[in-house]
Amino acid sequence: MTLNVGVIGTGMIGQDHIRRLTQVLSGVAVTGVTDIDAARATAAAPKGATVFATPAELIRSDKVDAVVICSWGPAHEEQLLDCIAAGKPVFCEKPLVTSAEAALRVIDAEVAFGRRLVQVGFMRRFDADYRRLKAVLDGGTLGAPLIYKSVHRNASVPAGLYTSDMPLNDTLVHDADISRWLLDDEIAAVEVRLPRRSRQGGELRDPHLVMLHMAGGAIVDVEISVNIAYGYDIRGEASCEKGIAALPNRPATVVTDAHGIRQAIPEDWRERFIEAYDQEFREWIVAAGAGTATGPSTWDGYAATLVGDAALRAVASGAREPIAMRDKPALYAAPVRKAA
Ligand code: NAD
Ligand code: ISE
Repeated sequence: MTLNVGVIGTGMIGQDHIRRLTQVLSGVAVTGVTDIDAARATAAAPKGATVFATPAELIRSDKVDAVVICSWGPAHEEQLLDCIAAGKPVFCEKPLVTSAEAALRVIDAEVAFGRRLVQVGFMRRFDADYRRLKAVLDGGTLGAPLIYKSVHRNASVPAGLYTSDMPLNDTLVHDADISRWLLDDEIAAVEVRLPRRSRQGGELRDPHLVMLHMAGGAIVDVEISVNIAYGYDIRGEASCEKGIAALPNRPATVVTDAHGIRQAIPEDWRERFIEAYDQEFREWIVAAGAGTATGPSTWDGYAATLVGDAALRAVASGAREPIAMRDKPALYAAPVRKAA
């Protein structure tokens, strides 16, 4: 059976996901698209897909079984709540939402619905290198993880659109989520230090050094640099009681010429995580076809949003900012129930 998908937001990642849903993956068709920029939606629409005037019309349409949200973070809450009200499985790009209050409203709606519908786009959990790293840590041969170093470097970000809060409430969410997942622990407090500003990004506050204090005592140190110029560079290394486990340098062709010997660096997230996004959607299509969601949940989106909020508070206060989570609803602990 084919899963008919509607895509909201046809910008950079919306177009990339439409490409993988139409050209790479099977069992799925893109039957609807929408964007506040109607011309962009029309240009991105695959043959035969309907261009809807609004997200609400797309979500309610009989032509759409499940929804992929690729609009800007502040638009996610309303679109997620509409999907839940319509009982449709939804893949939502990160961040889930941009405030803890909004995350709680989405949690409440999904819990009231009674079945998981939302998967959040934390694609690192689907990356083969991260999965191997987690298997080593979970295997226990290295003892308890004590320190995790997470390096998150972007070559550049869109000037004007990407503002000084975004390294912490848009980019850091990936490091927060992967740390919770790898270390199987919640984040209890956040500290932020600001090194001298990079001139690459003009007035943008960049880079950031963030410390995530895990509830069990491990510490994660995160470098967020969003104008590092040379490429998209993602690294991770766990120091454990009896050894270290690290992500490999990505295998790449080695070029030898008159300038020396070198390996190419991915330009951006599209290239570095191409297989992870494919796998993320393979698993989403199976779950959405069964009327539900697996993978990173609304709860995981909420946890990452709290970290972004606390990190922004930590910039203002200069202090270690604690994080208080509400009690975890059973919906996010129990094995996923299939739709009746
Ligand atoms: P973009 O600006 O290129 O595209 C966003 C699109 O959404 C634009 O075309 C815009 O017109 C449209 N849009 C905004 N608000 C809308 C609304 N209310 N209704 C309909 N359309 C709306 O941005 P992008 O880089 O594609 O990012 C989109 C989302 O994906 C963001 O949440 C971003 O954080 C996330 N993202 C995730 C990854 C990842 O690695 N998982 C990578 C890039 C972007
Ligand atoms: C972007 O939205 C992403 O999610 C990328 O994975 C991240 O590296 C980048 O910093 C964000 O802007």
